[in-house]
Amino acid sequence: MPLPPIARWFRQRLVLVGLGLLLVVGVAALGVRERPDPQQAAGAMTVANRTSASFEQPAGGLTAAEQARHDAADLVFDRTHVPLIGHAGSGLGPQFVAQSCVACHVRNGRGRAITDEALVRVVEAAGFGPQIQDKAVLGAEPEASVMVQWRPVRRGATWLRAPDVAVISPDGEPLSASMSRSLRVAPPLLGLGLLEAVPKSTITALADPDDANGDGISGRVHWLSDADGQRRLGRFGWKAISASVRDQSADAYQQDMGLTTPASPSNNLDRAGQPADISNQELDLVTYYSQTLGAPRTAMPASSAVVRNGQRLFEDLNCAACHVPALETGSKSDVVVQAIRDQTIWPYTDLLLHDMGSGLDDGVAEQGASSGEWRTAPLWGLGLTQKINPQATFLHDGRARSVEEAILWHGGEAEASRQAFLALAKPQRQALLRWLQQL
Ligand code: HEC
Ligand code: HEC
Ligand SMILES: [Ca+2]
Ligand SMILES: [Ca+2]
Ligand SMILES: [Ca+2]
Repeated sequence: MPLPPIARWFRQRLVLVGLGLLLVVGVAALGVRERPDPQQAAGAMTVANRTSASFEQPAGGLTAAEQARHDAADLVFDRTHVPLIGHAGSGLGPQFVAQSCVACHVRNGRGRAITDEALVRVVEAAGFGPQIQDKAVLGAEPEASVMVQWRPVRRGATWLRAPDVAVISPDGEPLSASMSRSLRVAPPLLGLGLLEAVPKSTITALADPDDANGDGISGRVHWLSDADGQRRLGRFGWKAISASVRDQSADAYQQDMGLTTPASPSNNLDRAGQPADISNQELDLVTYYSQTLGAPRTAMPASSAVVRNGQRLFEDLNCAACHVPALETGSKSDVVVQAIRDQTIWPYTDLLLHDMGSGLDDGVAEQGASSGEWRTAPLWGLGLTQKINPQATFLHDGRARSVEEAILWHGGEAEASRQAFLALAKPQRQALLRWLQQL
């Protein structure tokens, strides 16, 4: 029996409506896959907690067993080291800067710009090695004492400040004024396992050492050369001088606490040929701890006006050319936890070195990085900085008392971005800062 015309009309429309619905659902599904949520800053490893304890939470996405190992590793990170009876220099020291990892990485956030939570790198010619150990165990002498004072610096209409670091040897001799020194605050420990898992090819593809695209920005990879002559990509530290979290941790034991590890079996502080202070097991564990820290979820959803305005300004000012918003981790299976694999993360860094101009050039070159070059600082968790440590400040030496001051110190390759920031009307400047504060 033929359908009445009205029913036929409906049936035809239904087919069209059905097809239309399918199309909408299909596009939405594709859209979801193509546009991961910036609020989930660390992908599966995102931490929902945004209190003053945020950075101390284990990453999201860990299995119960992984979480248990993380908790065990936490104790190693918090461990206060002491001198041991054995050979001279056994255990802590004889010279050191601090007694535990957490003493500088306060609540896993950054340290203050004071000698107990920061350290001083110097040029090799100064005779202190790469770094000054300003404390010593009983019966030994520190390399030197260090004092930080702040000098006002005028930049346009604003007064900023820069550190003057006095270094005085035990016999009272000040380090020659012509010898450069670089104050370094401890950076926050966020998403390090994820940053370690970003494929080398992603990072090399972001580099533009000769500024081929003519935008004034010429980030370059910090290639490190290993003892075995192998070339490794530097990722960690303010100048990307470490290729891995493990290398960075071994250096911290050696240079910051005077503790030898199998990866750094001797130094100018300890007697060589003695058993290492820190076992491979403990070094692995402390490394695991940093690798299994996530990054906080941003305060506001991607759909909010604050986020949409802020992101647009961040792009317009070309901040995103260095602070690359999103990166993808690789799919290699040899990672410490599976949650690290195949994630879209929002660290706002390219992990490359950039010439930041004379204002931030403190005269201390390190390995292949010149004194004016710095690794693009990741910005995830930025808005929680002073919630974690109320006296924490910004940039490698903590000279910037606010996020705005940090932007005003940008120069060199970032000079155009700074100018563009200054040219913004006040409400727009506030809009950008409001967005940065919710990261
Ligand atoms: C004396 C203070 C101090 C102590 C103690 C210390 N650190 Fe650090 N840490 C720093 C500073 C400063 C940096 C940046 C160094 C640089 O720029 O080269 C840093 C960098 C790091 C980084 C790289 C972070 C990044 O985002 O690139 C890791 C990981 C790290 N430390 C782990 C540790 C571990 C693990 C310990 C204990 C074994 C430790 N630190 C002890 C001050 C300290
Ligand atoms: C040429 C690359 C480049 C551009 C462009 C750039 N930055 Fe940066 N940014 C860096 C580097 C490198 C650092 C670390 C400098 C240091 O510590 O001395 C940094 C540090 C920061 C910090 C401090 C982070 C911290 O952990 O202390 C903030 C905030 C920041 N940038 C925001 C911005 C904003 C906003 C813009 C755009 C107006 C911008 N940056 C443009 C490279 C860049
Ligand atoms: Ca030294
Ligand atoms: Ca370029
Ligand atoms: Ca020792």
